[in-house]
Amino acid sequence: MKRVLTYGTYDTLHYGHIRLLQRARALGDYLIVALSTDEFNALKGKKAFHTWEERKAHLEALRFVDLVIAENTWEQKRDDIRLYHVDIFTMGSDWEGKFDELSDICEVMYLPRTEGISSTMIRNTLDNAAS
Ligand code: C2G
Repeated sequence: MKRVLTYGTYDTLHYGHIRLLQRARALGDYLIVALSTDEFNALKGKKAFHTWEERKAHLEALRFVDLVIAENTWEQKRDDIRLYHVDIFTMGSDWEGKFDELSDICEVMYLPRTEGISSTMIRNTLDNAAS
């Protein structure tokens, strides 16, 4: 049983997120997503449109997501990897290299980001349509 772990805000879930999660799951047999809380998003300088509970429900509706946990801090990754016996840590390529220090306790892999879609783009489009 190969266990995969990834992190993110996953606001306004879109096909870029879904493709990332599908490929992450395909790296192993079990996918854990650590979902950024609203408080942690504030640390990242982000304000999600959907609440943490809504974003969690969206992810849990995906067949290839097995568990959703909370991401509260930048520093929790090492503990999460140990606690959940993670074999592979993966992120989209916009994070390329940023988490290589975790490679002493698990495989670290970066997956190509899907171009042409983002939560920001969706939010801006919705805002413009509403104005
Ligand atoms: N992603 C992607 N293609 C997109 C948009 C996002 O592959 N068009 C990927 C990102 O690379 C990331 C994941 O989807 O791996 C989630 O993206 P965000 O919700 O924007 O997450 P982020 O703010 O990057 O949070 O501790 C790590 C952070 O919590 C990562």
